[in-house]
Amino acid sequence: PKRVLSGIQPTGRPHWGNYFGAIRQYIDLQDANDGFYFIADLHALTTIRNPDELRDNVINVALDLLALGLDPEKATLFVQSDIPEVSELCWILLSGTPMGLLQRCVAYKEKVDKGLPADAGLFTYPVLQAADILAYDSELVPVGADQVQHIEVCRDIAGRFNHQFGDTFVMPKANVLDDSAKVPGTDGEKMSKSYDNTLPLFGEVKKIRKQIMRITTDSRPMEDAKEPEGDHLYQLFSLFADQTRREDMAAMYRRGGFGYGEVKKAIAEASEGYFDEARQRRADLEQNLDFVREVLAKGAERARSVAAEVLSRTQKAAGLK
Ligand code: AQP
Repeated sequence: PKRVLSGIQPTGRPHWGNYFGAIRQYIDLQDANDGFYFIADLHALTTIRNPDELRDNVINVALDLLALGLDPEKATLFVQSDIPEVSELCWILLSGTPMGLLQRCVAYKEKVDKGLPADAGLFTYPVLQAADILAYDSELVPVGADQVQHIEVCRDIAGRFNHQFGDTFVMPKANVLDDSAKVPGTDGEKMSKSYDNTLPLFGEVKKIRKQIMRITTDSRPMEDAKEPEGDHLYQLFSLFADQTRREDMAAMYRRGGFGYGEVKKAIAEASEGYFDEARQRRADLEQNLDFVREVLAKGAERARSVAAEVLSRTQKAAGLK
């Protein structure tokens, strides 16, 4: 089995983009592989500066992942900061990372362009992410399209180290799904917690419905036909619909004579049913937080034993031991 690894930031509640771009892959890949999935609280520190909120978010994300089907019997679920070896590894990697490599990272540039506060943690985020990946000899990293550049940075950093100090790190590969690599948000841009355009997995049904009805659209006249490909409402509907329903919707687009309100209603209905079971499982898990904490503690123990070995290998290679 392959070592599969991915992380999610506890910067808020996971949204449709996180689920269809990444979390769904965690679950699909957990049967045949050795999945390591973590809650990236160290990364979240660049956004969340309130300790209670951060602690709350970590437990909430753990609940969400378990409710969505992540199985702790099959995969290892843990919290990033429980593995101090990763931070040590991060420093070693930082020392060999050219500034230019990080300056080219689009995620950082986009946040700065949008006027979001940037600190050194945000700038060096891809290096901590590289440490996360390399610390577990990860082979496959399931992510959304926005993270592909960061995986390339990780490969670059690992390649440089291997070149300089001899084979130390396993080269990871990104795994991106074709049909949901970039889920659009309520404004048609990439759905993103920091852009305030997200649709939550388990929010209050009425509220989500309202958010869906308010999704931005163009001013196409109702009688006009429209090409479904590339339309964000059609993309959102497609996440939840099987092939027949997708084709029916596409045919309606091409015929014309419909309003976007109809599509929005269809999205609301399809999405409500889709997360029903997980919603129920989440409610049950909320009554059993001790179980969740135990899962995270066991996961940390397992992850730490792997990271300790990789760190020691790295330290020896670099002359720190
Ligand atoms: N819109 C999206 N479509 C597909 N995949 C997405 N992911 C995020 N947004 C989309 C994937 O979800 C995983 C976890 O993301 P994260 O929370 O760790 O980081 P992120 O990419 O930073 O998520 P956000 O919501 O966009 O947060 P902010 O605004 O804080 O940056 C990753 O695999 C990601 O690709």
